Amino acid sequence: MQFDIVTIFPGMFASVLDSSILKRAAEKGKLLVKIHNLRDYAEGRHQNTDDTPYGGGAGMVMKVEPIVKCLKAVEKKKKGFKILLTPAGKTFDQAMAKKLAKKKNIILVCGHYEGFDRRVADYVDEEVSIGDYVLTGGEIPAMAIVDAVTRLLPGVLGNAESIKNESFMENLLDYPHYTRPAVFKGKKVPEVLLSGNHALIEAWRKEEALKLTKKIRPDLLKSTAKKEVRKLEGV
Ligand code: 9D3
Repeated sequence: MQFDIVTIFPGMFASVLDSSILKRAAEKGKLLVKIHNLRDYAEGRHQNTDDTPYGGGAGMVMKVEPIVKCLKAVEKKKKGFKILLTPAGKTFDQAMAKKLAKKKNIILVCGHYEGFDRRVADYVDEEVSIGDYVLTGGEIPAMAIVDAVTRLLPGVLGNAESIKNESFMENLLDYPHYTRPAVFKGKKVPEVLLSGNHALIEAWRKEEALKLTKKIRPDLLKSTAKKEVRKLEGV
């Protein structure tokens, strides 16, 4: 899979791409990330990529021409599914990660300031946010998407990492995990995990996952229920 990333901060990506699983994915030839400096496509003495907003108000707006020029140059080499990172986009989730993992080429456009000139939207396939909080730009969201999608590519995770969740766990929080020591400052590992009874352990994990989900993320239970209804109704 190839990602092309358009950004005014090309230096932000190196350490993330040079670490652990992403680095290994690149070494195995499963991942190629190309960083494009948007400033290289901007005109004028200062090569500005932003300008003041029509209609007034605070903050700056990302200009349309440099982005369109850069996308044209990138797609001259390789066409891709173009994603604009913006707080006003559709929320990225695991379902979207799975869809994106089926694509061969993805182009991520990162913004800054108060947002993009609205006309940029006409040159991309999707507008995506990573959640309802305000960041300073689209670079960290772009890295989150590269990370979440890359680990789904066949052959990227090793056996130890890719242990498949049981189907019942798909839309639940993870069950609680323990490792040595069996007692830490008086806190014991649940007896059942030391029992060697795998059916009992599985039942316990399922129950604990449900309890945790109900307590911390009841919204997940609701969406799982909705999914079940959709399945029953065949839509
Ligand atoms: C009050 C208007 N602000 C929107 C909430 C303007 C604004 C703030 C911060 C516009 C852009 C940004 C920078 N953020 C992103 O570019 C961004 C982002 C985010 O802030 N949160 C979650 N996902 C994303 S994707 C890109």
